[in-house]
Amino acid sequence: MGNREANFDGLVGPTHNYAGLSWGNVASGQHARSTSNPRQAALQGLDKMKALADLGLVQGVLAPQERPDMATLRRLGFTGSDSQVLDQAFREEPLLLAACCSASAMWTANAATVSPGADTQDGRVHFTPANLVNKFHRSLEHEVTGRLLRRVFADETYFCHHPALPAHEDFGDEGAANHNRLHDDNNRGLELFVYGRSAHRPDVPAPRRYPARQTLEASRAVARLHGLGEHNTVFTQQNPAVIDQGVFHNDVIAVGNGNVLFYHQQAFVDTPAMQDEIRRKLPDTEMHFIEVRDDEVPVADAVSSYLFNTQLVTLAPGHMALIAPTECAETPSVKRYLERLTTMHTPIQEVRFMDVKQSMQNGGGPACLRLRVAMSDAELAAVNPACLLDERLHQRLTDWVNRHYRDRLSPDDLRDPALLTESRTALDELTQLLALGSVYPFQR
Ligand code: SUG
Repeated sequence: MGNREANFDGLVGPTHNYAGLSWGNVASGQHARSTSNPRQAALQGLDKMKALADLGLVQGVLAPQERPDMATLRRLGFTGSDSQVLDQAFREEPLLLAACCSASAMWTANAATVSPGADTQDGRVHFTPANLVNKFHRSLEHEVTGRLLRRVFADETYFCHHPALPAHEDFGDEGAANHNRLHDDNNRGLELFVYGRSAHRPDVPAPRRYPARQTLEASRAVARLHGLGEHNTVFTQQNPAVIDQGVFHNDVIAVGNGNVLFYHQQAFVDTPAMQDEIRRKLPDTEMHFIEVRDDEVPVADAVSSYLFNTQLVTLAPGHMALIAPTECAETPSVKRYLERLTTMHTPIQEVRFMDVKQSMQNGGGPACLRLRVAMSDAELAAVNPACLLDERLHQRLTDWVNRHYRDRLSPDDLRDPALLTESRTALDELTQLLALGSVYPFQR
């Protein structure tokens, strides 16, 4: 049974903007209220998808969400016609308007946690959309995310969908951004859950400045839902000191693939214990733990360059490539490190740089933009084929973006009722391109 990892990237939505909504995410704070370019953002994302497809990898597309989220604005008490709702929200609560306009669903590493059929008790691929409760604008995503995932992975013979965890801080769940899957050559897998704090265990240290978004209790609940067991899971804590330096998700400080875990020296609370447990639970492979030391790349450089928010992809047996943002080539310590990395006799043998600056300025690198779904050939054959990227779909989506997206958007533009109409028109057409049916509230 073949096994292939597909990357499902979030298509950047027409309202991509910089609102500074994510406390603890340094880039989001730094670019708050600057003018964005939604068209360029979407095209950069599409070009990354195309580059990965051209490498022979399976590349999928996940549609953006309906924004502005008019239903939520109305739930919050804004009334009248759509234009009146937008106008009142803009005048009285501009941050709420911005939250309801965020295109943040583009970062599909936070869409869900996915466990491949090879790991789960019933042999199906399991999906749990992340509740993202730590940030209001992101907590609005999970319902439509779940609906979209069901349209892409519809066949219940192969795919099992759970609702998001209860919407409470005790179960703060950020999806695949705090989850990694390692495996041996026979695709025996191990799922590594990385939490930032515990709701119930007072002995677990928490960060002081910035929030830890993922809880141990959430990670454990997802593992239970997915039918994973003690033998194929490891739960480890992210170092609270790096969360306080802007590492708001584990995927800002570590990335794993196959038998490789690439991470910063300061990433975890207890690295040796984690390594032992991984080796013990994956006995039939030689694990490569590639640890980047502080004196090679300080945490601040890792955060600003997104060295670890890279995609580690397998191009051939024993041959992996690191897909890195161009910021890595522009950061001297990281550039030096990456030049050395490919000579270190590990499976990482090449580095490719991608320009995703529009997303980076909101704290989303190449790895944030994709949800990994490892599948057997039969499972892959059951995926909605209209959502798999080939040359033709790339061309059609590029054309769609060029026709519908603006090339500048300032926070003040979010009140513009024309933006709502443009977004709905664009999304309506997109649901046909991706054969999704009616998924958005405005279509129902
Ligand atoms: O949740 N930024 C996102 C970035 C998510 C990155 N994802 C991963 N690391 N997997 C977040 O903080 C900023 C939106 C704004 O400020 O306008 C934002 O939501």
